[in-house]
Amino acid sequence: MPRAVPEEPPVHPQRAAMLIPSLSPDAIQKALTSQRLGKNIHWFETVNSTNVQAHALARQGAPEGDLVIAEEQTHGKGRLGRNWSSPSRLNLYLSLILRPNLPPAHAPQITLMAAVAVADTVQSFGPFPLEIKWPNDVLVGGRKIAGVLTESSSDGTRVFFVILGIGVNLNFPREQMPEEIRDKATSLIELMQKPVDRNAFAGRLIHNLDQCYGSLEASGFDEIARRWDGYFRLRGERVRVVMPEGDASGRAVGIDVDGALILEGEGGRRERILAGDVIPQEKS
Ligand code: BT5
Repeated sequence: MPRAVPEEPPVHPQRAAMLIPSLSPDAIQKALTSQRLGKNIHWFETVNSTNVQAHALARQGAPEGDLVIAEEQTHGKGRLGRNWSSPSRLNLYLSLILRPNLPPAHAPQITLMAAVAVADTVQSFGPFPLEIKWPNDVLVGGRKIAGVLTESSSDGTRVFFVILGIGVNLNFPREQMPEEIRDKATSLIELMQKPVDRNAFAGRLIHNLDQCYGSLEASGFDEIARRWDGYFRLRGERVRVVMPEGDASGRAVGIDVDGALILEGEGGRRERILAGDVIPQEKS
């Protein structure tokens, strides 16, 4: 008679996080089935920000697909001058150089495309209640697990390059999160109660990015927008959008062809929001 294999007892996330192997370009490339993204990897033990490094490389002419990845960021960047908590050897901090053939006004589509690829990758690890909060947050159960920061260089007519920066909390135990994010962030180790192979995750993520980017290029934004919509939980809900130039309120209707959020205000008047932070309002 075959004996039942006893289930492994859950390891405490903080202890488990200490057993995590390093990131390795070789291991990532082994896990990588992608056609063009991540073929050339620039690995750093510590950087200020992978986006800053990738930007410098792009300015020097680095080709599309080059990947910058670091074990730690000393000045990980969020949007609008905010900070991305990036402790050493626990998570994923990476930036890709893209040279898309898009009009500058459509460059925000890259952010939404990346959010879909990140959400698909996290989802492939378990049936978590995933959600994308416009434009760039990937949440599980209302807590942020990943963020996307795209920075582009363009003139009036042409995008020269886009730096696509992605941070994903993988083996980030709650106890090690800075207090200001502890109640609003999560990580895969918290959700799964076991450490994640960061190289395998990176390989899968880059593969998914390659597919989504290819789809955006070949077939346009419709398909990505449809998949993005599958993760959008605020459709039809009342939201407030906080913007540097002032707040806007209304019902979230969906996204426009350039990635803008469409809000419907009083009397059905529609407004397009290009950047801001969305806060759901109490249901009446
Ligand atoms: C983002 O900004 O969500 C974009 C984050 C992009 C980070 C990647 S890491 C690789 C690449 N290189 C970089 O320098 N950046 C990119 P935003 O929507 O502004 O969110 C920032 C806010 O999220 C902060 O103000 C905190 O409240 C919260 N936060 C900071 N670190 C976090 C973390 N590790 N996990 C979850 N939330 C965090």
